[in-house]
Amino acid sequence: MTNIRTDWSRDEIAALFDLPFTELLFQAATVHREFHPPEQVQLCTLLSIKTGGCPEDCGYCSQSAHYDTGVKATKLMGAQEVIAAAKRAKDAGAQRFCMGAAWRSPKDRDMDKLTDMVRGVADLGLETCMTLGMLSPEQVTKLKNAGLDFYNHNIDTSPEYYAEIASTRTMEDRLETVEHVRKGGIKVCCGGILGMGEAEADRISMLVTLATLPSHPDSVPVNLWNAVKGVPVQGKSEKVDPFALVRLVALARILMPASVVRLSAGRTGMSDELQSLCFLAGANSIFVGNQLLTTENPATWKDNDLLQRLGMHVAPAKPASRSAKIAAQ
Ligand code: SAM
Ligand code: DTB
Ligand code: SF4
Repeated sequence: MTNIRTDWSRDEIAALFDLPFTELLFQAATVHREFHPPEQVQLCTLLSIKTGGCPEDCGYCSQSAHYDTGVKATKLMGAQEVIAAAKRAKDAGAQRFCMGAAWRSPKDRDMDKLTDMVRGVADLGLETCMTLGMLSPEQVTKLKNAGLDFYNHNIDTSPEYYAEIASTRTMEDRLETVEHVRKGGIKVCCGGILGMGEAEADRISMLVTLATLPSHPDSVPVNLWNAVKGVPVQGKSEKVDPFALVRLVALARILMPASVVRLSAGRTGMSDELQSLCFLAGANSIFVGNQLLTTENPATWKDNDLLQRLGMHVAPAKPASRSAKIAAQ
């Protein structure tokens, strides 16, 4: 049985990344089936519950108020509207619902609305995830008590490259929120983005950072930068070699065997064959629906067609929460 380790060395990780492609994939696929049913993929739907106008200057993001990207700022949606969208996502086949807000951090006055959303979405029997920016330990406790399963807060890139992509927040800030989430008992969803002009060493360093946290993130989103016009990353971004993406997914799988590895943004530019290699390498979740937060995702029919042709099964739904069962009686 493969051990779950958080003591990986940078050299060990770099050596894995450099294995011959077929060997790396074999190792990753072997670890994958030890920890997960290899034919299963979890389907997540994203909803932007508060779009644009964000005070942070993340150089990749369409929602930052620092750049002219054409994204219109909106107010926080009402809880009932969000729950109705989650119901539609569930009816369309999703097992997990992720709510994202373009904030540096939530305001305390928003917390009641946010906890109503969590309760309502959990009652539908969906796994819940939120991504709202930095959280204090008190805010973590409120979300945890409402039943939030996961909190997404990405490190985005390597510690060395971070200052090149954002100046209003630091890697230390990001890691602090991740720690609050972990200590508060919410599962951590933490990953990053490829294709922002980072070097191969940065990509490896990002995985070193994730795989040597006190415990692995329960969920690791691997995003390819979804091109946005008008942001600084536009001038830095380079196409990611498809095999480098597969290697990164395989590496994430070997380093963090029990975590869900999510093939997240950037799938519109990926061929069916590339996505299947990512599944073989250990990716076991995707976002479905025609839109992510503000950028495009593959059409639903395309994803259904791909999963059907590959004979992949969707992961079982999470059992409905206790309050939903009582309501149904
Ligand atoms: N404001 C919150 C925050 O930054 O944590 C939550 C929303 S933010 C959109 C969530 C994550 O989406 C970011 O940390 C980043 O990793 C990813 N992301 C944002 N824009 C992206 C893009 N254009 N392409 C790929 N990933 C992106
Ligand atoms: C993550 O790592 N990827 C998802 C989720 N977390 C929130 C979102 C990617 C956002 C892509 C950019 C957009 O659509 O605005
Ligand atoms: Fe704001 Fe999040 Fe976008 Fe950064 S990534 S600008 S914090 S919405």
